[in-house]
Amino acid sequence: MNPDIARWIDQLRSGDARALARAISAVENRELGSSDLLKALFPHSGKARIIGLTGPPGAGKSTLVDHLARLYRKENRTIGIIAVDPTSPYTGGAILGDRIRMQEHFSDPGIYIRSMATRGSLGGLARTTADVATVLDASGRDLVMIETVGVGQDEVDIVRLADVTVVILVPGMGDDVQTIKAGIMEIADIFVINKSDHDGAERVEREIRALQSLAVRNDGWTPPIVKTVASEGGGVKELAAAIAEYESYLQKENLALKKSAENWQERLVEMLRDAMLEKSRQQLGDGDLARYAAEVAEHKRDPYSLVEEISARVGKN
Ligand SMILES: Nc1nc2c(ncn2[C@@H]2O[C@H](COP(=O)(O)OP(=O)(O)O)[C@@H](O)[C@H]2O)c(=O)[nH]1
Ligand SMILES: [Mg+2]
Repeated sequence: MNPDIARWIDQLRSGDARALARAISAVENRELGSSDLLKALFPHSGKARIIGLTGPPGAGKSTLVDHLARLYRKENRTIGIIAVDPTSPYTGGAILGDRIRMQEHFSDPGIYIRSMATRGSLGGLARTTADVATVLDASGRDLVMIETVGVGQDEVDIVRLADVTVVILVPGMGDDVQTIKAGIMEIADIFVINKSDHDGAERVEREIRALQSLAVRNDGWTPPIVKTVASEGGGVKELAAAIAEYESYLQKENLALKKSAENWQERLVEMLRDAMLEKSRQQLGDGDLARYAAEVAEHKRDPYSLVEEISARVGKN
């Protein structure tokens, strides 16, 4: 292994926050050498528990993560937090709020918080988030919490890497539960109804139960519904207990490895797709794609043979 990388890894594994930050940036920006870094880090990963938390903007995700982090710190567990929020770029909005709210943790080296840029992220967002989680995991953090906004395909892809996925809903979402049901029924291991101090928590609960009765999970787990008032820390202990219970269920049923293998199957396909696409791009010179596109548009060439030709050339290298 490259001695620089070996030293770098020693530093970040010994708890050096700057070495960790530098590694995360390198991975996030796909800097030269970052794939060597990831290769060397991977054997150290796989020990952290990865918890994904997703839900609509303003649902109280950051507040919950904050409380969970505090609770886990009391148990002396070290934590990495990744906040993925496409609605708030680095400079504004919720992320800045998150940073201020979570400021108190910054003096605690047991918590490392990273907000991720999402727009213009090189490679897929899910891929980058997964790689950043691997870095945190390999650095020796016991727990990695990933906060993502919304419940769309991006979130489904992101939470795929989590061992435990918590979907956070709030009262007064009206038909939204219906709208996002396809996504959430598939990914939620635990439901949280936050802002249970507001009217309508029971209604959301009934809606979730109704949807649950329609969907059968193949692992036999029935996702519990935990009511919280995150702003006051209410229900946080119960949420932590639900997370622990799901973890032991996975262990007991020997499902952890199976779940992980399923996730890796998806991720490998994605990584292969990226790699193949990158190779195809290298085959094409600057401007070639635009020229080909024009030719296809003018019906001078057919796109089927064109793609076959290009991919055949990729195979030869
Ligand atoms: N009334 C009430 N407000 C809450 C609760 N949880 C969070 N909030 C507030 O909701 C706002 C959004 O919370 P935040 O954690 O930033 O939501 P996020 O966008 O999902 O991360 C903040 O002003 C919180 O103080 C709750 O349980 N009840
Ligand atoms: Mg937030």
